[in-house]
Amino acid sequence: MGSKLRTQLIDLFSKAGDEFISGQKISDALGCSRTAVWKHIEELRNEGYEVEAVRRKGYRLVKKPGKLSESEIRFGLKTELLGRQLYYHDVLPSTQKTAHELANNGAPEGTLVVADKQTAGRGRMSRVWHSQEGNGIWMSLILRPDIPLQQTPQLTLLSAVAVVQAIEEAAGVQADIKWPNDLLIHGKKAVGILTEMQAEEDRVRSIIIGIGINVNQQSADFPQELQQIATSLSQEAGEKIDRAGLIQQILLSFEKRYHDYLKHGFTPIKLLWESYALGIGQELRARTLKGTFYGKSLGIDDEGVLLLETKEGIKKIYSADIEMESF
Ligand code: BT5
Repeated sequence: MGSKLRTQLIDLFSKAGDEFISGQKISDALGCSRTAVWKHIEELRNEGYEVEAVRRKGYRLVKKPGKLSESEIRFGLKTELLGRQLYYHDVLPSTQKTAHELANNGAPEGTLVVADKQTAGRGRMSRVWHSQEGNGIWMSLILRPDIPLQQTPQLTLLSAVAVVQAIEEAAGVQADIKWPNDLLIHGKKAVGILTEMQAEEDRVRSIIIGIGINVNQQSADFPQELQQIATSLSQEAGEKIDRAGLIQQILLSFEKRYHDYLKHGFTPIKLLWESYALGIGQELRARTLKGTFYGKSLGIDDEGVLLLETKEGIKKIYSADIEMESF
């Protein structure tokens, strides 16, 4: 089925809720024959949707599939911009890489790339991001804000806030933010965020935000070296979490925060970020490419840069791995 027709069909079912929609109404809305409608519905059924068909009443969606799929993510998505252009793949080397290519080819703001499995998922500085199939959310979002380069760290912090809020809403779990890009639950990493950009002179052309979330993994699903440091939302919530529902919630919460940001600037985001952040006012160690610095965290400045009060004075930390006694 053409992806436009599929999207329209899912939107129709989504709006109808529990109500039946007649075959005639669907064929009018989609501009195709009744036979074609029946064929499209068969395709949705093959994807795991349960569609009830009753003579003279029409069709009704009874159940969405549990598997992650493009339709599953689209069904009931409430955003206006984010995720409206959606690329779903069962397997990709890295959603980040695909999103860069799409951005280079002019993909619009809000374009989202999602994969069920990544074979070359990556973290910062070419580290490996473990991205097994069937139980995580691995996705990259393309934004095109009109901001100067030095403000891009703000979007990493915005992403962290949006994801914390969505996780709380969709899974009932409270995560903490560890500057700049980790979300921890009870001290273990459940989410990693990677912000990369494409720039032209001193302006941003696009920002690609990669979000990796451990959703339904059990401890044994992680490789040995991660078992002590990683966790998943379901381990913390004690139940399985619906991945498509969580993606939708993240996009919605992200869209709200992004809208606030474009309208009111970084201050509202900064306040939220500080309320979820770990370690402000505490001693920490920041490992950067230029060396390791010790000091007290004074929180972030108006550009989203970490301020460390060291013996030599206040040091601005742009990029680092942070270690703290209390983690
Ligand atoms: C990050 O890097 O935390 C950013 C991770 C971003 C992943 C997303 S998934 C979608 C998109 N596509 C990609 O290819 N990437 C993005 P960093 O702060 O450098 O942390 C990396 C470190 O986290 C690794 O060296 C491991 O120690 C640990 N790690 C790897 N996989 C993990 C996992 N699944 N859960 C928890 N920790 C993990």
